[in-house]
Amino acid sequence: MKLYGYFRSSATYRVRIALNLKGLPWEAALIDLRPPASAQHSPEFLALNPEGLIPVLTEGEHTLTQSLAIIEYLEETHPSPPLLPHAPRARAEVRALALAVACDIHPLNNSRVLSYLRSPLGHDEATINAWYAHWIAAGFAALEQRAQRLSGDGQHLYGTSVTLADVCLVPQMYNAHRFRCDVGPYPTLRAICAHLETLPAFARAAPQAQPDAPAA
Ligand SMILES: N[C@@H](CCC(=O)N[C@@H](CS)C(=O)NCC(=O)O)C(=O)O
Repeated sequence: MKLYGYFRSSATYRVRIALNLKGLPWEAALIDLRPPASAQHSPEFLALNPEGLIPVLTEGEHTLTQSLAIIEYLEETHPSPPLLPHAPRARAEVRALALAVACDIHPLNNSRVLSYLRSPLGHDEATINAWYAHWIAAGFAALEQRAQRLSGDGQHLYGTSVTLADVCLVPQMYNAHRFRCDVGPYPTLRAICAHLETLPAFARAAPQAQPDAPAA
């Protein structure tokens, strides 16, 4: 399997974690999102994904897009270890946590949204940072409350084992740190991420561990 991604892309980071948790071998195809490369807009990449978004996972001639669809595909084809609980209600709760990140926080702060705020809308960096921090705070405040209720051990967002919810939370926390958002009000989320980041599957998926990351 080949994963088209970029070290700092949090949607790609989710898929890297899932591939590692499942113990699946994969190779990286590097898509530099930064101008002037902007490889997501190249004709070759748009032929793979007309949305111009990473991640893309290819397997032979098959192409998959959308990180959560890719992860659910991996879950269905490689069920062990499971990233979703068995019971339908629990599965829905885990999916709701994952979607709170992937649908309600991340899209508002994606790089193309920030670029559009910058130009043509003409907002300055202070306004863009305020926008970013606002959506992190709104999303994380709700997730913190849910974590206090749903985490079974203070080390996982749901229950006592790694789920799809954790796979989405850790990259979003990385983004929050990257944009210097105040994560002080979310002690449960911070403790969960601190634990998960020690796990080899998460550590190997971290942006700084990727071949396209700049040397520290
Ligand atoms: N819903 C998509 C989001 C994908 C996405 O937004 N990817 C970002 C990187 S994290 C991207 O490719 N951005 C390119 C751009 O902003 O031009 C998913 O979960 O895969």
